[in-house]
Amino acid sequence: MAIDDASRLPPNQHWAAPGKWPMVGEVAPRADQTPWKLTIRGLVESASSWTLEDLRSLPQKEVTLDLHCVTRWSLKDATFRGVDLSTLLDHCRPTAAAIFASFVSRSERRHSSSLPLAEAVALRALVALDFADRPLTTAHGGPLRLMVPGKYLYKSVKWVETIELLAEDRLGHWEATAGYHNGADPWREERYIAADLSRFDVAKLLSSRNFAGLNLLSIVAASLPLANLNAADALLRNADFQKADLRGAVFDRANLTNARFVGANVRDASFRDADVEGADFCAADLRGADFRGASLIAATFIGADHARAANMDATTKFTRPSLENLTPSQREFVERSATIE
Ligand SMILES: Nc1nc2c(c(=O)[nH]1)N[C@H]1C(S)=C(S)[C@@H](COP(=O)(O)O)O[C@H]1N2
Ligand SMILES: [Mo]
Repeated sequence: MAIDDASRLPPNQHWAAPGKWPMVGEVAPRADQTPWKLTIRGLVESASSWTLEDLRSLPQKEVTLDLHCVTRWSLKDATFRGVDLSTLLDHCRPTAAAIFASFVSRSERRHSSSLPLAEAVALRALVALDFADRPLTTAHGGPLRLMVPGKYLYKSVKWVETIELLAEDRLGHWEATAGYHNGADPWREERYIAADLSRFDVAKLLSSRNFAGLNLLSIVAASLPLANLNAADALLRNADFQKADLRGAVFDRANLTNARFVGANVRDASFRDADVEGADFCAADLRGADFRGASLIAATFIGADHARAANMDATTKFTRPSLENLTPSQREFVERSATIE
């Protein structure tokens, strides 16, 4: 069967030299003399641990895949052997509340990454012991690393020692601090949370919490810790702020058309004279938020059937003329809950 190499290469990647596997990130695990052990805990019926020998005595699965690093190199036909994550999960029996998995590394900074549990299973994530018929080298994550097909390689945590099952996502190291996209799909180029910026620019943005005046169209800041963010006059159309911590953030005069704030903590944030047309605030905490002068055409504060209502009270402020552009049910909810000046 002829394999068309070009069609195997996701957009804007190139093949690394054959046999050359570059190294990215941490190069060694934490100095720790205790024997290696993998633990699955959190929302499971039975938390379990495996030594390396335990893992080698379980059914071994061999997977050949292409690796895709977010820094644009790809490696063809890498062959790993190890234990299917789903085999280990079957043993622990995740509870119905377990929606996310956080993979934590035995490294100095307790490096981590996370995935929706169902996605990790559907992608057939592997707890890998061997690469190319040899034990994984330490630099590449030996004796034990996660290998997640179909994602940029930063989802494949080296020296994995704990897998914690969670109800809410816990962003990984690069996702929370360096602007790596939490989706990590190489075919959709989900590299960085702001597609037009380098990882260094995004990391700087996140640590400064200063978006003022910037054009960050479609930024993906879901779940990020952004309390007291300054986003005055920023262009944030289509931004994803779902579940983000935005307490005290300033969005005055910002363009937030179609932005999503679902489930976000927006307490005491300021949206004065902002454009929030089509923005979604369902299930957000809006106590103390200030929407005076904002443009609210088609904004949503409560879902159909009155589910997922935003939390607003007399400390949430609106001005009368903005309300005229809400749908009748949205308007009725806002008038009933908030202070209208
Ligand atoms: N513990 C740990 N795992 C990690 C990293 C890291 O810094 N620490 N870097 C990630 C990133 S960004 C990439 S691209 C791959 C690189 O794996 P490699 O060094 O084996 O090529 O590991 C991922 N897993
Ligand atoms: Mo990476």
